[in-house]
Amino acid sequence: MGISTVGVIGLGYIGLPTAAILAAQGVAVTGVDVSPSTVDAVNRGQVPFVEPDLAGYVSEAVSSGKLRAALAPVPAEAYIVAVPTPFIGDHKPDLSYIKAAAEALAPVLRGGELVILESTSPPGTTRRMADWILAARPDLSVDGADGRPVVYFAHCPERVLPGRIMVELVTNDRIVGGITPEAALRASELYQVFCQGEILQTDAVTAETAKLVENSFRDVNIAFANELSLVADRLGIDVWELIRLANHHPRVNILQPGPGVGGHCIAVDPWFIVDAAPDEARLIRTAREVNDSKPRWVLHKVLDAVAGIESPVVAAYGLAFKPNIDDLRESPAIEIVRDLAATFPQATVLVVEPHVDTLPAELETFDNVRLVEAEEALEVGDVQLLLVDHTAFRGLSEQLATKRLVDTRGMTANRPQARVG
Ligand code: SAJ
Repeated sequence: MGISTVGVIGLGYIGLPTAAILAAQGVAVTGVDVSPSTVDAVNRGQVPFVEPDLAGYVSEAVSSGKLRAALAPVPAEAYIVAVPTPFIGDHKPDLSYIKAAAEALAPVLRGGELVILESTSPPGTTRRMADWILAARPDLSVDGADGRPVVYFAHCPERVLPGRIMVELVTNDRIVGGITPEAALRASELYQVFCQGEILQTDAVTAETAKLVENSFRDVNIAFANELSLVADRLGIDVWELIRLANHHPRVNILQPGPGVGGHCIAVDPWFIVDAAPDEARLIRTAREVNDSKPRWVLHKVLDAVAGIESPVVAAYGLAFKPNIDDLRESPAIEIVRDLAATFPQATVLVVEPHVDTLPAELETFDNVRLVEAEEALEVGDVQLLLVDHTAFRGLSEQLATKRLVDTRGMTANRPQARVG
């Protein structure tokens, strides 16, 4: 059949790359976003955030006329919904962005379209999205009941790694879960347009849960590494050496401890499983708690290191949630700097972050936090605090190792091959 027009709702970290890659394959794509500045930027061929290779794809797609952005959906053969699904309150999923997308989409549907939810979602969300649309459009159906035209609903979770999105969009395998088998089939045909990986068909709830399980798997494994860093500290041994040695076992593959788990995925998605099965998901909940408590442990390490210095200067390296990106969302590094500045007002925190030009809003309000170059931080810091192992910091390892140092990433240790990313 071949789909030639697609609407992508939500032009963020997933929607915009997906829109651009579809356009590169000759599909006419309308990208929809509620933010006028995002719509204007995309229509000028610009990208509102940093992701390797994305800028080239977007400017090419816009100048070829295959990609345009708009504030509201227009008729198309298929839609991909890629809006945020954060949690609110006591880790309850917030589906309001999906509901808003469904309500925006409902009036433009004619029947026969494919509607794919890509947003990471709690089990059952694709069905709820369909129900929201059908509530507004009772003349349509998911299966042709009573002769009403069908809209095909499916879930296809994104699994790309920030920093490698344009590569992984093409090479990763995809799971496609339909509300009906026909919906899964049609959705898999759309992904074949640009995806070279295997496309695996299932039902919508299994697809939704698979995505959550993948990120929980990583969270649980990082929690194990983070817990080991506390155990090793208690035992007075080097956790990096410990893990390097244990990983020589043919069936052991321990991840790396860090200052905590950041980003908008791994620190969020496991809660959706906990919310859906609170009595059963005990390990998953504990892993979240272990990882969420790591920044506080690091803070105490820094406070120990500055003990006895009246007005200490702490040089903090890195704010991003992981190496070599400018993404600061849910970053444990920011939490640590903020809590240090707040709990110890006599301390000065000099932040080195080559990937940003200004401090984020949550740090700007502190008089005792400044963004500086590495040279200044190295020279005047009483304590050096390594929070992110950006490649740009590798050259500092030797100098850092000679100073009073809290190295949360083991960059200065004789560390194993990093398995991050
Ligand atoms: N981290 C560690 N130690 C490690 C590995 C990671 O402390 O050994 C930390 C990182 O520093 C970071 C956090 O974990 O703060 C998450 O980083 P990440 O590289 O593990 O993952 P994300 O959040 O960038 O992307 C994940 C990926 N999921 C999996 O690897 C299972 C990606 O494939 C998903 O598409 C993405 O979540 C998403 O959008 O859900």
